[in-house]
Amino acid sequence: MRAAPFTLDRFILEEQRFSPGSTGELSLLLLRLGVAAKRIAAALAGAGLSQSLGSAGSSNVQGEEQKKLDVLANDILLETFDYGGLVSLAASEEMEEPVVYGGRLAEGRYAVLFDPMDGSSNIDVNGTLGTIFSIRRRRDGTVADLLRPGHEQVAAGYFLFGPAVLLVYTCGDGVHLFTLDPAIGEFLLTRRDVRMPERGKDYAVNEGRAHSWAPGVRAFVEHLKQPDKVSGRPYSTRYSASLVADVHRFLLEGGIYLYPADAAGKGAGKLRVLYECHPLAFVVEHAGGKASTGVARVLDVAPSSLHERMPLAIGSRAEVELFEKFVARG
Ligand code: FDP
Repeated sequence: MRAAPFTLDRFILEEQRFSPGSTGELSLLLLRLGVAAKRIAAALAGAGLSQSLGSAGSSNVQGEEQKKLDVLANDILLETFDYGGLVSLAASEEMEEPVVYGGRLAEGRYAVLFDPMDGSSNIDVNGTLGTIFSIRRRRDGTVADLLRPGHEQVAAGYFLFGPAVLLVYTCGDGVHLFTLDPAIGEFLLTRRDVRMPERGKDYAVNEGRAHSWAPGVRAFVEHLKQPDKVSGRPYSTRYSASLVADVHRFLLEGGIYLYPADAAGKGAGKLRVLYECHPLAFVVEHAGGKASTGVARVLDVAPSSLHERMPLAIGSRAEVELFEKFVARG
């Protein structure tokens, strides 16, 4: 008899057997996310043909232009959690307020946060995109449930829409990578327990914004560019305009992604704590990497509002620690 393919549902069912007391609800939620990702992938693949590229003519709560596909992916994810009673709250970068399922403080055991379409500027040019998700336990069913440190996440991960559709997630016990097999419409396990290299040779940052960085950040990036055979410099730049794509590269090959604070301004950076930084930090830390604001561990930060931003340095431990040293020196 041939071995059955290692599908996402098989993996989740088998893992669940090792979690005493598990109700299976988190497993169902992860499977539902897989279905949502297949729908988003189908929408992306057909977008150029179905006139779904371009602007939706609206902006999100941060005043950023929304693309039609930002809105569509957000709707798909909201529909996904709208039944089954698994989720009580869903919050997203695209919505000012969270959706409360059930029309009241519902009883679903989980709250889900997501960035439905990360790297939106890549939509219209057929570039790589992602969907990032974070799953938290419901506490009292209010927004306060969400304004908590990242280390309290129950699970987090992302879908990467590139030449293949990938799922990378962790429930806190290893980071696992699945690839969508389009022939059978299933995510198949491709790497169990992914470990991030201790150091890399690439970095990703939007250097067009270097004028606004603090001196320590500028010095760090300059350092990476200075040749030094012993420490493997100069590093190469790898910036795709999609956080998920860059973090995924570094998860597999090592390196560092930076979106620093704007020194002239509020010191907040661009990326959202709850929809981007916390979930990716959870994945990266569980793979042996590190995520820092420059002065603090990302997963220890509790935001004071839903759409708060933070500076982010994420990737291999060696590079992130070196970045922190440069920031401390100023
Ligand atoms: P986008 O706004 O296009 O969704 O999530 C924010 C993000 O993309 C990241 O994916 C990406 O790395 C970064 O912002 C790109 O920002 P810049 O255009 O400022 O480089």
